[in-house]
Amino acid sequence: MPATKSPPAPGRRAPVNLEAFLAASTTAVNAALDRFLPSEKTKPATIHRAMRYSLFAGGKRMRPALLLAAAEACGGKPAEALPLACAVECIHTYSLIHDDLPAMDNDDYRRGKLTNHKVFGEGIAVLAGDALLTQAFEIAVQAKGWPRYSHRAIIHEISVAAGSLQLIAGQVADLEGEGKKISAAQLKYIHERKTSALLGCSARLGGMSANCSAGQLQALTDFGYHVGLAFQVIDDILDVTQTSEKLGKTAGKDTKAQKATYPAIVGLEQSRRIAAKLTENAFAALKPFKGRAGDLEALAEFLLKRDC
Ligand code: GRG
Repeated sequence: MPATKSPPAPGRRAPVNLEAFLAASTTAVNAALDRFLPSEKTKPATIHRAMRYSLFAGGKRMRPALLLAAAEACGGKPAEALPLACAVECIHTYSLIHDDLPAMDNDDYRRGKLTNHKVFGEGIAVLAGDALLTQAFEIAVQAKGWPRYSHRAIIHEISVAAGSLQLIAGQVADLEGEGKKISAAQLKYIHERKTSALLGCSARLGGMSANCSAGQLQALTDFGYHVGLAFQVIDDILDVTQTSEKLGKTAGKDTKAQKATYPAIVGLEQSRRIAAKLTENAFAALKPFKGRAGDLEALAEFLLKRDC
């Protein structure tokens, strides 16, 4: 006879099956993105093919997963969070298409495939990025809106994270820092904006889609901030420790472009310690959920241990 499972003690997290959670969230997000986006045949077909090419190139869908896990932690319904999960993935994909352009990082591979401009040309790649950014807002307004979080609040949240004070500020500082000696504080400034802003926004939007309390939103803000910073430290580590095949993008680019990274400034071992500490801070931020944020916690651990 199998032993009867007793419920987890208060404050302890219930066992989670993160693999199943990620598989389900990726399937749901991919199906919803397919519904939200114009078909490949919709005129002008080139732009819709280009948008779909990068969107369905096999990204890890970590921002949607964070958003859906945050919604779940706040007792929300996945179907209500789904448009926002698709919106953040559109913004993320736009940022990757533009980041890969010759005028930016000039990369040939992304998500294991040729980059957008390599397939469609630079002009269409710029437009595919623009169109995905715009598409994100069209999708977000299809969310239902919640008593504490109106469409206005949702659109404000997304536009601030994607705007010139956050995502774009990070990219500007990153571009301007190339080849220069920059401090750890400046590097943190870049990471907060380039990476943590959209990951943090994803966690917050998940809570908002569950009409979360102010306390829950604050906890998700702290959690997303630390997970976002850890994500970029790990990304920098992987850039120097993994192969291009494993990463699906050109490895070693940061060193070649003389970019400031944590491994370059503090070394690999210290970078690993920093990523682990940031992840611990993310776990601590989840305390108010009293064990009901199991998938979020498991996700943070998964992101720390990822190898691609
Ligand atoms: C607006 C021109 C313009 C650029 C946008 C920040 C940014 C600015 C582009 C950056 C691309 C980049 C390297 C961002 C840092 C975040 C990061 C590590 C992205 C990769 O995210 P993953 O690993 O990618 O989740 P997949 O492909 O799995 O979705």
